[in-house]
Amino acid sequence: MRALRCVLLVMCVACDGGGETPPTEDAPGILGTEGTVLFSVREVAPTQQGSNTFNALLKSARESAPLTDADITVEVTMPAHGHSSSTIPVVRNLGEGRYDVDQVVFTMPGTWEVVWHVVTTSGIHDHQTYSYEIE
Ligand SMILES: [Cu+2]
Repeated sequence: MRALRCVLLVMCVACDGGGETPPTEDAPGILGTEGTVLFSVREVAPTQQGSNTFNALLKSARESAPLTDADITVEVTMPAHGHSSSTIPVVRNLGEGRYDVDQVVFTMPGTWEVVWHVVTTSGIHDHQTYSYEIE
């Protein structure tokens, strides 16, 4: 059931449109699958085959405070084909709960999933999956 709910949330995000503005303090965010982190993830330019950059604002769900010390791992896969990307994304902490992820490489057209895993020193752990249709 948890997996299904995750997919439904992802669909809403994918339909969000726009995507050129970095997340602001007012971005509502969506709750991670563990319910502890609010994720606001945007692509900095329309997603395309090749390399993409994403910008995220991460907040703790409980206090709504920016997560400034998140250790982020970003996984890029193509579930229908059972393979991942050829490149490991590069995460940069911009401070105040904002992070850039560069080199999210979609190597072919189709449906790709980008999974954000977040761990903090204060013991928060959560993840969220975003889905992208690449032409
Ligand atoms: Cu593929």
